[in-house]
Amino acid sequence: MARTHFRTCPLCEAMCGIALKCEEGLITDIRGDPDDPLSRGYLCPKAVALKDIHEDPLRLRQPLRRVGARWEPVGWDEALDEVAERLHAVRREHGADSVAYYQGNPHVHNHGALLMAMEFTRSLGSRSRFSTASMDHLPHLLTAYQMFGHQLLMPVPDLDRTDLLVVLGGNPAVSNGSLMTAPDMTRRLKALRQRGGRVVVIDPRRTRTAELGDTHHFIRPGTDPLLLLALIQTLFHEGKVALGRLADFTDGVEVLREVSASYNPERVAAQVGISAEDIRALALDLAAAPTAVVYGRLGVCTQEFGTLNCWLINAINVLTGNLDRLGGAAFTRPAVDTVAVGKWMGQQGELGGWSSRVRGLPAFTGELPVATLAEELDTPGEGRLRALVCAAGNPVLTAPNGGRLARALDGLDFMVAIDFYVNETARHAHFVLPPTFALERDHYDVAMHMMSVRNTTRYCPPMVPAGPEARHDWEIYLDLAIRLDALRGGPIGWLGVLRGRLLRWFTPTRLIDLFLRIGPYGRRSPLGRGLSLAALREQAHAVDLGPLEPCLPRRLYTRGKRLQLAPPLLVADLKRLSERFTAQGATAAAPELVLIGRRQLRTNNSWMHHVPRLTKGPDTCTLLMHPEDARRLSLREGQAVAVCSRVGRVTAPLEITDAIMPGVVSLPHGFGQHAGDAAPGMPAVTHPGVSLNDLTDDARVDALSGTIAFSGVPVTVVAAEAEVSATG
Ligand SMILES: Nc1nc2c(c(=O)[nH]1)N[C@H]1C(S)=C(S)[C@@H](COP(=O)(O)OP(=O)(O)OC[C@H]3O[C@@H](n4cnc5c(=O)[nH]c(N)nc54)[C@H](O)[C@@H]3O)O[C@H]1N2
Ligand SMILES: Nc1nc2c(c(=O)[nH]1)N[C@H]1C(S)=C(S)[C@@H](COP(=O)(O)OP(=O)(O)OC[C@H]3O[C@@H](n4cnc5c(=O)[nH]c(N)nc54)[C@H](O)[C@@H]3O)O[C@H]1N2
Ligand code: SF4
Ligand SMILES: [Mo]
Repeated sequence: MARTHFRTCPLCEAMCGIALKCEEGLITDIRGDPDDPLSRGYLCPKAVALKDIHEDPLRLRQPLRRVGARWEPVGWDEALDEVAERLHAVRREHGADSVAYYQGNPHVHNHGALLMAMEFTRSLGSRSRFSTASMDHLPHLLTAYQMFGHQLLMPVPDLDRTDLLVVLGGNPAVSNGSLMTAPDMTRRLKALRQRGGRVVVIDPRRTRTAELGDTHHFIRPGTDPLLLLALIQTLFHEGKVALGRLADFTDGVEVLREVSASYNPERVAAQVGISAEDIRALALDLAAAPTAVVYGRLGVCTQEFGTLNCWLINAINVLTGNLDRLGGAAFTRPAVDTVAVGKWMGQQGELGGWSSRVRGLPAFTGELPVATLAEELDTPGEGRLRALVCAAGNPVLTAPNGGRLARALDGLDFMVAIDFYVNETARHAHFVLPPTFALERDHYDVAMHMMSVRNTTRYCPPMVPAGPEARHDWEIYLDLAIRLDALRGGPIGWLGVLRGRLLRWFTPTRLIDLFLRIGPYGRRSPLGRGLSLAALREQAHAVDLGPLEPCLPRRLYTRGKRLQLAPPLLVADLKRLSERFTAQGATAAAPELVLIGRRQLRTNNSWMHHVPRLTKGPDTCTLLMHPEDARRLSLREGQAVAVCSRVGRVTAPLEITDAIMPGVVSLPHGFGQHAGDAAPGMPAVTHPGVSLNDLTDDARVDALSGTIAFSGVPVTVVAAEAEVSATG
């Protein structure tokens, strides 16, 4: 019998509502849910691939153990026992910090994993924790903590009501938006313009978002802080600073005036690559627009001055009175108030406390930067990492200097991957523990509701029951935690066992119920009663909780509820900026070509590349280059070129286009799969491409936060020996 299940697509931040039709255990249709208050029927091509992964016979359902080059299936209890024993043995011999934990991106859409990974890391007792945050949004977290007192209190563009959207380092038309949950970006951007608004995009590449917008400016990679300071200088110089109601609770305006004073547009124009008139005009437009918002995403975070960028972007929104305002940069009021829950669980947004062994990069919220992972694995000496638990991630393809990381993994005493595919990282593991896939578990988006352009809430029960032999990520975490605590023994160990058992009985789903009940709609909601899991279970579709509303200063977590416009930690980092960009220094030393990444509509980081409907058609893993550079280097369209950086070399077909800035080249992120491997749980990939992260350099970081500087890697490009055939 056919039945339609309404769910949230768990694949990216857009949280589209989807309708899945099931017949006799098979998905026969996937479409957008027209009754979803956020996505209103939209979905992207990736949603249909949910079927391919859900039904993929190669997706692992049983743990695997590697014996030499051979993989053998093993039972859950045996696997969990052995994994816990081997992790425990390493920590006994080399200390708890010698066991590293890496948490990949898909956990952000998996409430059970997110919540119970904390219990697992507690029982592991290691400070050597890593996640994708330090390759992604860490600068936004650090900035939010510094300015608003809580790292999760990040403002979101009020996209559907703004008059001017300025996008730096994001391509939401393709990525479907990040830290800005707003499905169907194309329609939303068109609607913005139809109601008389404008979209300005500042990006070294003329992206799809730029094409949909009104104005696009190329920018030299990594020079965004200069542009932002010049915008601020102009606002002050032209007397256009107007904080409005924010003035009552904002500190640091005069500091910002002082530190930006020397960055007039003329001074930075040549380095940034945008004319002084254009910079000045943009500042004046921001000041004049009835409402405006500057939005900065991945491209401005993963730079040498990523934290400065995030700070200065927030600062412009404050100086123009657009923070916490309808049509500006506003804050959500989610049903599970992750900000309050995080605070309640003792999460801190402090930088430092301890730092990495080899390079001394600071920990943030209890995590070390991923840029240090390879060196912590392969640098000999006291304190070297000896074991790794890699969950829902693929750092060999997604972390900087992936080649070095891959080599380092082979030197480990023990490694376990928690993944249902033996990806390029998991193939180095001794065990692979496969969790259920998204449709076999329930779903509540604890993270994305917090970053949405409109408040909504929804709970999805599992679409199909997980088999009796299947385990969810959260169960794997607790099963390991309980075992590790038992092996530790003593009162602390046994208390841990008890805690783990209690949580396993309680379940993450009941935690969500609890969070809903104590949340801002626990007593009253648009449903006419307080929110709880039972109330949400009755709703087939997401529940609309209304638009973003002003909430400052009440919501601030700073002392005295003051908004900190010029936090000393960030102001101090301006010295590093001025040293880096001395008047002539930058141009004199500028490399001829620098590399940036890009995302494509049919990719999702490094996984799903084996799904034919996403990868059919020509090879898209090409190196983009401007015609002027191609002419100068005597390179031709389609020719195989070798791209070399300090750390590696890859070969890719050349694609010549004026959509990229002269002096900049681009390779897509997430490629470089092992093609046609015989290992189980390793589907073949038609267009494996090459890994961008074989070129990115783990030595290049935002020294303040430790975030990797993916953007602007100096490279050389030469003709490779062989021509790429037409079939690629
Ligand atoms: N050069 C460059 N590098 C980048 C980026 C870039 O723009 N440029 N982007 C960075 C960013 S923003 C990110 S977020 C990272 C992503 O980096 P990672 O998180 O390391 O990589 P993913 O490709 O997302 O890996 C996902 C893995 O999780 C598995 N998986 C999927 N769902 C589940 C699940 O429910 N449970 C478990 N246990 N496993 C699951 C998949 O099978 C896959 O193997 O890459 C970063 N790396
Ligand atoms: N289709 C698809 N969607 C995805 C993903 C995916 O892999 N594929 N990944 C998801 C994940 S994990 C994330 S975090 C989000 C990221 O979502 P976005 O932040 O939208 O990420 P990107 O598309 O990588 O856009 C980054 C932009 O920054 C530009 N850029 C690079 N260097 C600079 C610079 O120095 N200055 C400026 N101003 N711009 C620069 C790049 O050209 C690029 O257009 O996307 C998510 N959505
Ligand atoms: S944009 Fe695509 S992948 Fe993202 S949630 Fe929507 S349907 Fe899923
Ligand atoms: Mo990401």
